[in-house]
Amino acid sequence: MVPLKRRKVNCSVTSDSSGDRTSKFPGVVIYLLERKMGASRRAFLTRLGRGKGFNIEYSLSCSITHIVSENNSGEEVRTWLDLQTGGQGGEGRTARPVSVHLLDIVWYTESMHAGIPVIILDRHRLQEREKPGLELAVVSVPSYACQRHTPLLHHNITLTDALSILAENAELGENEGRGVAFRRAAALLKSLPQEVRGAEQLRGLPCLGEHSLRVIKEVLEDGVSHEVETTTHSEQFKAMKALTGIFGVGAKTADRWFKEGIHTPSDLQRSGHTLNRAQRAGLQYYDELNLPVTKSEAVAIGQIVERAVHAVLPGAEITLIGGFRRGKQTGHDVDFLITHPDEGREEGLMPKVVSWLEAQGFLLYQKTTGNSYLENKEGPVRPASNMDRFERCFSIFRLSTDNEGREIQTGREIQTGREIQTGDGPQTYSPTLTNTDPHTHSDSPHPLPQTLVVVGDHAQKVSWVLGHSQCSGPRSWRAVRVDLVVSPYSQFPFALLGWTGSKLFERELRRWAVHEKAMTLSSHALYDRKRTLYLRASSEEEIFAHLGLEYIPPCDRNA
Ligand code: 8GT
Ligand code: MN
Repeated sequence: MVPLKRRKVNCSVTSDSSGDRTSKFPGVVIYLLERKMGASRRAFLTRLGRGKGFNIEYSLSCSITHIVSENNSGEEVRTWLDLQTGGQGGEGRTARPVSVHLLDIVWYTESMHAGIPVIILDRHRLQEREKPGLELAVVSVPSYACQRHTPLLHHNITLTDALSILAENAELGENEGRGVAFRRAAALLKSLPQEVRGAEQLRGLPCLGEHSLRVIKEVLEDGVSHEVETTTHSEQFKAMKALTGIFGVGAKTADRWFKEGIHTPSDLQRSGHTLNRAQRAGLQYYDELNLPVTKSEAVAIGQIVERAVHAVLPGAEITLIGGFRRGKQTGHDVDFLITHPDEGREEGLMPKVVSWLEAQGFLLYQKTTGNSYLENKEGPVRPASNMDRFERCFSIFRLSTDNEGREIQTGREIQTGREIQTGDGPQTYSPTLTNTDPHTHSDSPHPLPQTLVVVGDHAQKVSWVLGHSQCSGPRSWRAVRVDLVVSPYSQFPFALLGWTGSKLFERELRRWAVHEKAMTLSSHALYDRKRTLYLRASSEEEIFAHLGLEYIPPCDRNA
């Protein structure tokens, strides 16, 4: 509905000569614009509508809800309306509707055909003439996502949701190219400063392939895309999503199982398949690992990680990376980057951290890989890839969610503790840890970690979810996926940039580096192929500068 300037109007002077005030459809009061339609056609359409029980007024008044016109643009009708009512500050002759739909005759004829006022779709609304300058703004949208600001909240969620489902389906079908094409189209829409209401607004925009455009047009016109609907209802898509939702299961394995008739985690459990250690853990904690991890849970885990790291390497720095650094309030896991200002001190850190965490009962599962990165003087040997060679630990944490008695106090302490840095730059955090367990001494160097809890709705959610799984009754902890990465200090800015995401933003950065700058970017280094040298950096800002890009802060990397 178009909000129009509110004026003092006398709504009593609204009935028209027909005196027809009865309507089968209360709340719908139509005015047919005679301009360009002609008096006789207007009279005919009025009779037709009234015959079907519609309320059609002959005079403009504040009770009008729908203005229908033929062969007029939105701009023309607005100008006409202003002239009638003095809406732009002048003194009009007629009472003006407070808010009204400006519709094309198509809406009216479809409503006549249906016998009811049909739902208003974008194609029913009067089109605005393109204002000078609009196209200019449109063509100036840069084509690489790393050249644009992409905030978390944007204006085209319906369109990007549709494209994301098709991207996900392509990825599950191991069609990477197709997946990337849909992701690029979605990322472009996320970066636009306004809602797209008609396909003509997309003219000149980059990243929109034929297929994506077709889907966008369909959603704009019909509210849904047939292909998206079919995909979301398809048995294969549902099964592939459910199976790849098991930690340790990729698209290939899921597809093999699907072809054997396994569609759900329960089917898998019954199948008697031999699973590896990761998959067994994935199946065991399936429900919980598919619950979003909240920011406060991420902060609580950050405190545990910090205690573990400082216990074995004082002075080490821990940074929350991944989606939480981009400002997301929930994630599928929590990612941390660990480094130490004295290069070399971080070597072999991960096994020690893991031992500490295991000894304290924090780990339900872990797999650690060593650092295998070696800087080659002739430049990186492999093309830039998302996989890096840092010391890493993929794990499942056991996080307390108990919210009874003492834990309420603990939860408050966690919430008032220093927040993990999620803003710009390579900042680290060092929350003040408080010994909150009444069973341990406050001067203990490593107070028992089981007291670190999160107070929130997860305690309830977890017990609800567990009601559907093998566990009996609610319990006071949940499983959370956590990734730990250790980087040497000199590589830290590259690791930070590489692990902050989003995945598409990272991919676009590497594509930009190769195609536009003849450079190779990884989470370890930036190599200039023309000058045959590594470009050093002590901050993310410097890496953007080396790449000839405007600095994009983490909160705008949500491509
Ligand atoms: P989430 O909220 O669903 O967890 O979203 P996210 O935090 O953005 O995604 P993620 O899957 O947890 O990955 C975090 C970031 O790490 C992403 O930008 C991704 O590209 C990056 N990443 C991996 N694996 C690897 C890897 O092996 N090397 C590097 N450099 N980055 C990686 O996921
Ligand atoms: Mn993550």
